Amino acid sequence: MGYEYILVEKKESVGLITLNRPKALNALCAGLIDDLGRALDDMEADDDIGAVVLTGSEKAFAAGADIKEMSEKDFMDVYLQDFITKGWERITTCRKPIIAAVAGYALGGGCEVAMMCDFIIAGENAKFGQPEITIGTIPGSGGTQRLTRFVGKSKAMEMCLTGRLMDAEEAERSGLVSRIVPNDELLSDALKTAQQIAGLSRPIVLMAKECVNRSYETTLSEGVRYERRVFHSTFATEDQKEGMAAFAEKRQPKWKNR
Ligand code: CO8
Repeated sequence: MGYEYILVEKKESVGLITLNRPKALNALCAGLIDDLGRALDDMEADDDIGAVVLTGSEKAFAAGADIKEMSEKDFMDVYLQDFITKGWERITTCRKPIIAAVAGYALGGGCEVAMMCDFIIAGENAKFGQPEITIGTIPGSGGTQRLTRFVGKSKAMEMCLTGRLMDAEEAERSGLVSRIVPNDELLSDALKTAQQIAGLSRPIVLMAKECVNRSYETTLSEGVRYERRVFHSTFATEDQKEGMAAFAEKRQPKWKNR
């Protein structure tokens, strides 16, 4: 089955998903979320893909959930459908690393989707925000939780209570994005970074991702214990042997992904 609202490509060992609903600034309608989930399923199952880049257009990564689609829903509609969280959470269950390459607006659900990815690289015109309060609702897919963990209570509270947007400079200063690049280099930079990750040992990359994510779910001592167990388990892999042997022999490792 094809896709209506996204473009899907394979660039070497990287899966590239481009949100493609330009007339609505990539507003996240149900069909788009469905497309995104299916693309991630396919990329997860594709052994040739080691990392994913999710991007939008230069004007908008995504301007939020589709307000026109949502506006007529009542409580029972959204409650019984578990609107819209069920589909979006597919991003958070993807085991392969996902980089969000964000230019332009990442608002509401768009900001939430970017924050569900493993890290965000921002174009210099990127703008982040949770403006739901200005249309009579609140973030519904982790915005109040993830934004607070990224930027701290004071900034998150101000943004959620007033709808104030954060530009790329402030987002980098606050830890929301890993770095800023010129807009015309955003995609190539994100693809290069993803390719670098895809060129490493697949199981070790998955383990590292699992451990960093664990830090959001548990206490420091439990997290450190978890990390140690996973660290020990890297010694059961062929790639740990290969990586360390290659270092000692001053050559590039040949990963077996085992
Ligand atoms: N939903 C639907 N359509 C949108 C959306 C949106 N979120 N954003 C933009 N559009 C449409 C506009 O209606 C317009 O369409 P048309 O040409 O048919 O009138 C087109 O995109 C272009 O938009 P603008 O003309 O407004 O473009 P501007 O450059 O003037 O403004 C803005 C850009 C500032 C981004 C502006 O479009 C805007 O404010 N958009 C809405 C931002 C917003 O409030 N986002 C939050 C949405 S709510 C949300 O995400 C809740 C998440 C909860 C998750 C629930 C899960 C359980």
